[in-house]
Amino acid sequence: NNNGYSCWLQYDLLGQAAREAAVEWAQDIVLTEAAEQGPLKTAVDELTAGMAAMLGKRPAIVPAPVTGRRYILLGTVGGSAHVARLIGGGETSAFGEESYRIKTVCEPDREAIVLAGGSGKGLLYAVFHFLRLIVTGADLGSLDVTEQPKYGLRMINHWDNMDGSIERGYAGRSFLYADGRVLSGSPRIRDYARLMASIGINGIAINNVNVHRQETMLLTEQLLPDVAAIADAFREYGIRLFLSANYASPVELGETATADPLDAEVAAWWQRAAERVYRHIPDFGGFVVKADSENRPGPFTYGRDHADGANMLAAALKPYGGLVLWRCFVYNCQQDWRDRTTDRARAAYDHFKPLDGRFMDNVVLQIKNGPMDFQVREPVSPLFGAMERTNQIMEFQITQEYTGHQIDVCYLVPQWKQVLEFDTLVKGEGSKVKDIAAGRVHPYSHCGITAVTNVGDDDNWTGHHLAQANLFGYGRLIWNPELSAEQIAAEWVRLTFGDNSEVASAVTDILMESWPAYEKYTSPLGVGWMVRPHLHYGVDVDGYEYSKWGTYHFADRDGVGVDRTVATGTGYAGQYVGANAERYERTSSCPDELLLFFHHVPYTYRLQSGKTVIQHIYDTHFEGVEQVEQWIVRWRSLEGKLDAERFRHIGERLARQLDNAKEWRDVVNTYFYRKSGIPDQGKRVIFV
Ligand code: GCW
Repeated sequence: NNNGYSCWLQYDLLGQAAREAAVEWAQDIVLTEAAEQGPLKTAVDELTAGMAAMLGKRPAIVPAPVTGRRYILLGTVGGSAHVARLIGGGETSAFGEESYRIKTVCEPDREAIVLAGGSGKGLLYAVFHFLRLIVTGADLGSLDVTEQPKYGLRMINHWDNMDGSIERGYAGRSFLYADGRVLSGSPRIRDYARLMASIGINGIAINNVNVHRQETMLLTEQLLPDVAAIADAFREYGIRLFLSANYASPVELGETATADPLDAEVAAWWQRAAERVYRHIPDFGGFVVKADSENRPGPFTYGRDHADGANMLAAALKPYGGLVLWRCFVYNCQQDWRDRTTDRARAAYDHFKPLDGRFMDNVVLQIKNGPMDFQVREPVSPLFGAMERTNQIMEFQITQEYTGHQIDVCYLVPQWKQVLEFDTLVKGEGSKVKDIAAGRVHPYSHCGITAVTNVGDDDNWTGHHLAQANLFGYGRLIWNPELSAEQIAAEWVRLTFGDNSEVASAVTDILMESWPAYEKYTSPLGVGWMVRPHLHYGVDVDGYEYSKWGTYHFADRDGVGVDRTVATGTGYAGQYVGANAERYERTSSCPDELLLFFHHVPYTYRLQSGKTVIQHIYDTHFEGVEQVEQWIVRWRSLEGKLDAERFRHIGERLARQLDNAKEWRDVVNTYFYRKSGIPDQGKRVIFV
């Protein structure tokens, strides 16, 4: 059974009715242009293979329609006059490369479904969309879909290392590397490119942002042929390859004495490196760079700033059209917990905002969605949109580092949606993150969304089967952020589990309830952390409380939370604009879910919900566990209604999630009871 491996591309899931409907149209595929290579060829192959899997019969590819028979017409608006004619010439002029149209044309003698792409790549996206429509039972007699992606850069970041390990990976080992080698010949890489293209991904950075010695070698003549082989597989699916680069590469490789960005020899070294990379990979996307962050080298070492550092690399890539995705995850990770003035949350804004206007136009600042680090709840990074003259890309985390390690279910699309819908007010009302990332608030020349992926060599790619929903959902959401989290979940469930409505509604409900549940049984009210140090799974309330990482909750006998106000705290709230800054500044207007991120309050402080903070902590921790218990009951009722393998696998993970949730509940409740001495009004069991 390979339903785990095929993910949402299980074309054999088709029900009888959908099969009969599709058969009507799919006997002939009319193709009027040459499709010998690249995404155009892939589109033709994917459509034929998909139809063959669905219908048990390979459709014929013919150069012209057979009179009196329905057909599927496939092509690009520029390459096929037939396509342009059937979908209406005038409409095609505005077609971007990645756009497409799917339309049923029902006229006597030419009943056809037209799949029209702005290019081969657009057509490939059209094919995946069309196949999805068939599986989800759309009426093929009246299709009319026009799509264009909202974001130019729709990226994935791998944190894979060449020894085969994956930093923060929870789905096995890397399928890109093993034992110091690049697995360039592996068929899995092609299957992966296919999965990613099917959800619209167009750029993938293939190595960890922590670039160590071995991975620095990816830029050398020795390993570039292997990297190029991966780029070749990606290219067929319309995906550009990016590499994470070690800022100190020339030093690491022993070729220069310094990595000072203003040193001519250093700049020349990078120019040669760029020339080399583009010789092997003509459509290379560019570098992702983690500099001066968590002990990685960067321009600070040489007394230079981040504009100096990024621009030096950007200059090397510019002649070839390459980008520098420069990460803003720069903060002091050697903090002293005794020092109450330093606030990690402030760091990205403080470092980068003053540099606005100094970056070259092929530099894109890569900013994590929150100011800390992918917690279950954080405010939106105030740096996003704060730089008018500097390109920005948003970074999400699909891999569940702080949200359950793909042992616990945690469907993250609702979280990402909240981030994208946040109105920054940087240019007045209507300056939402989703539009900033699209370059529609400030006229960025390069922008979009990226995310750290959750895949590995596990048979089902993501460890937990249900974690596939995060990968799928990420791609769908950044193609079109107007889709709802529930729509995306329901679509994924249908594509993945078929059309049994009881299974579908159970899985969709569990997904939709999962982020709120995880938030309930872990750290409360936006304060974050309380996780086991380094591992980041499981509870340890004070694990980071006296550490150098700058991640505190400051709980004492009277209260809890971090004062980040301008009036009495670190001033972080003042990094927001206008009404947002005011809303966060005051406890009375600060949203409950972020209260402890912005304020230190007594346990008896009354939330907008009407509950006291301490009672909220108790209640949510009991509720979170109860939620998982309910899922387990519901899951058991599905026995026999889905394949045994997934039934068992998900059941087992839910049991582990319950253990984790109980541990969190009991430790957190006991901790705060001991601190506050205030009993639970519900008189439930708290271990004292
Ligand atoms: O989330 C933290 C992780 C590190 C990671 C770092 C980063 C790749 O704990 O493992 O390093 O962020 O984003 O650079």
